[in-house]
Amino acid sequence: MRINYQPPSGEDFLRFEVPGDGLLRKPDGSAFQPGDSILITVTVVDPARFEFRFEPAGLQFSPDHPARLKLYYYNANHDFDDDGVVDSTDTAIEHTLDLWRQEAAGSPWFRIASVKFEELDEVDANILSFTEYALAW
Ligand SMILES: [Ca+2]
Repeated sequence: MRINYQPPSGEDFLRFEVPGDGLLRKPDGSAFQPGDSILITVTVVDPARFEFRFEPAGLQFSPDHPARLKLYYYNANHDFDDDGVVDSTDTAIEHTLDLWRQEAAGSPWFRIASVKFEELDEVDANILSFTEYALAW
């Protein structure tokens, strides 16, 4: 699935990809059988903060063939520290941007392994289960 920036850009904002053999367990813990399907919902909790809720909570993906989340922040304000100028401090912050996950609302956020392509303003990560994810430093 894909979520795009509003026009005039219309470029990719978020992409979520599930390989054909990527579904592992349903939220009730039971295994997927051939031919099973499930409705996945992505809610943009806060587009300015790149915060997203993936449902159904508890859905698990195969560690061997995980789902893949790609976030594109090229249309985000690159004045990350909000001091009015884009300078080396913002570049340093960009180096520390990562994907974070939160198990449930109000729980602590944890940084997860991700790959960043700064020249593309893109952060990619393997997703093994559903919860909330955000791009932050
Ligand atoms: Ca700045």
